[in-house]
Amino acid sequence: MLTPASEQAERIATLTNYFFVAAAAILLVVTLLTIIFLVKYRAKPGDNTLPPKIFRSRKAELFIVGIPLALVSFFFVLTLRDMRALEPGADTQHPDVIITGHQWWWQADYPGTGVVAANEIHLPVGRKVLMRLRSADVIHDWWVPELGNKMDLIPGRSNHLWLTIRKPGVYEGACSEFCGQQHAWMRIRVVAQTESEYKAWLAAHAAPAIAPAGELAQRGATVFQEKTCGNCHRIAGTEAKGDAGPDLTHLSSRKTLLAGLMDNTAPNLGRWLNHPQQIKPGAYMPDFLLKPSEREALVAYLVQLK
Ligand code: HEC
Ligand SMILES: [Cu+2]
Repeated sequence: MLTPASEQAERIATLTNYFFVAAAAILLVVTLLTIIFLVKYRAKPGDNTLPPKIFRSRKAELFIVGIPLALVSFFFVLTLRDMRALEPGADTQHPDVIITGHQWWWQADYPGTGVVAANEIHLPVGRKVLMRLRSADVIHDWWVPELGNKMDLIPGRSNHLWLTIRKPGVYEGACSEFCGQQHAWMRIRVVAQTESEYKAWLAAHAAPAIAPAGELAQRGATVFQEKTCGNCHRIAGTEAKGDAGPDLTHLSSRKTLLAGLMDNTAPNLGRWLNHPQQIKPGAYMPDFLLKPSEREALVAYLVQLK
């Protein structure tokens, strides 16, 4: 949060720094005054008179009420100013990306391009990007600390977030609203790219899945159909059109599986297909009790989906 990488996160970090400075100054003044009073007004040997009582000191009251009031007002105005700057405003008709929270993964649709991605969200740097956030089930919360504020994903309504990312890189985040058993494995990877890299990524991902090459992969495509995987998963260019699970059209281009749970490798894919409930207990994918030969064919098919 304190190493901001977007215009919005910079505002939040600056405001946080102001708060730190003010809080540190108050701590210092109070500590100093306490020490000074302790030394100056301590009981002196032989002096048994009580100190005088002072009633209604206008000066002290003004001081005690005035300074905190001034500080609170100052931060109130600054906070309102930044909240306004972060607010997308009325013009939210044309989001660059629509994020849908699912138990327990993220779907990313890029309107007008036909691109659907999951868990690894590619965004361009250097310009204002509008994100629409919604939920397919329960309340989730988007938070990538280096990129700015949190935003809830609430069933039945759309929320919006502006992002102006400063420099290319990978920014990690996580779901920040407890959403069930695998809430901890609902990580976010934002891949921020230059405009030309981003355009190239969009173009590559708008293409349908490449046809399986080789006998094993072809068998895998058949198993995929037979086992009704396509009821929940989409593979563009095939019969598979489901959206209850992540889009698999370009699965192999992702670095991780299952919203950050493990690296995207062939052995890990095999482990997941073997017993999904042992890898991510509670995840909404049933155990298909696959035969080793079926699993092998499926993995051969899936790793080709670049
Ligand atoms: C009832 C719906 C459903 C069916 C049927 C289903 N899946 Fe899934 N699948 C899911 C869900 C939901 C996830 C995401 C789990 C998570 O991350 O919490 C998933 C995740 C995956 C992933 C990891 C994707 C990623 O990007 O992390 C792969 C690969 C996968 N499924 C393959 C298959 C195959 C192969 C079949 C058929 C044998 C299949 N699925 C059948 C719902 C389903
Ligand atoms: Cu969540």
